[in-house]
Amino acid sequence: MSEVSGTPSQSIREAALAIRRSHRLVVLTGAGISKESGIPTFRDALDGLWARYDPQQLATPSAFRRNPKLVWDWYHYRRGLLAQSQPNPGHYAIAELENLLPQVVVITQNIDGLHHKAGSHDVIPVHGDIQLNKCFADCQGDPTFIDITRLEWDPESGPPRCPHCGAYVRPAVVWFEEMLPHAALERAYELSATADVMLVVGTSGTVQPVASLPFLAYQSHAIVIEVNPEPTPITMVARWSLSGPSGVILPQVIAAIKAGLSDSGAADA
Ligand code: BV8
Repeated sequence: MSEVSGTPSQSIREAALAIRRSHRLVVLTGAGISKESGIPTFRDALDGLWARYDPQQLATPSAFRRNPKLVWDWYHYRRGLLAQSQPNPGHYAIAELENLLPQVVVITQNIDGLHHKAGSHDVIPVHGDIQLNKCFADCQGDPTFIDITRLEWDPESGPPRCPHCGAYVRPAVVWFEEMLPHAALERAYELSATADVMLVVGTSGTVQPVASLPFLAYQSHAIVIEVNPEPTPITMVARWSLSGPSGVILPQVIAAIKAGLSDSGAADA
């Protein structure tokens, strides 16, 4: 049943109670949480110029080697979209959880930085940050970040060159067929294995190794709660699958947590 009726449903109230009682909450997010900020998800057909490309064919080192300008221009287009985007109520609801619970960590697959912008403090961007760039050769060590605002180049020619070694500069994101940053992934595994509640928001659960984290949490006896308009492979391990847009559902969860807190406060009084 869709939860967008406006009043928190029974499942939202039950899920909110489980979250309110958590001591180690992990929130795992995907592209769906940024959709209501105007950023298309990977599942969405890309629009206009990019409609004929499959993101999974563009977000790879081989695509960049084959056509650095095409891939660089795609990220330039996405950076432009992001420049017009703001966090939505879903991002702010997750940031609000930090004021209500003892421990909240956000593991995000998104590279848009919107969790930070919304006020979340402990965010693990396991697939990197679209606003950062690095040397394709990581010539000064992994990663060799490059500040492109200090470089001069002809954008029509594609990406700038690394000032140290002359290799192409690329977005500092994790492409398909690339390993995730070791420290970030290790911490994500550790948090998923020790969480008592995992809130999974806006992910199709198709990209590894992050897609395995809800199952790791479930096998470690965490309560898994999913927020997504559609069912996903994660639905089968979710105690509650709250169907609807996260920008509508998550504020209802926060309201139910706060109502519960004031009730229990009254009870304690
Ligand atoms: C790795 C950064 C080891 C870049 C991303 C064969 C060869 C090589 C590799 C593989 C292979 N087979 C499998 C693999 C592994 C591969 C993989 O998983 N492939 C899949 C596609 C089969 N993974 C990797 O390559 C990873 N590295 O495994 O290293 C290795 C090394 C060498 C060789 C083999 C293995 C690296 C993966 C990271 C790729 N980088 N992003 C960029 O963004 O440009 S992934 C990118 O796509 C996103 O970060 C995200 O992770 C993923 C998209 O997933 P979602 O976030 O879930 O978004 P999606 O669009 O799918 O779904 C949106 C959801 O939101 C939907 O469910 C929808 O219903 C919901 N929704 C919609 N509206 C709303 C909503 N929800 C809430 N509210 C709404 N309003």
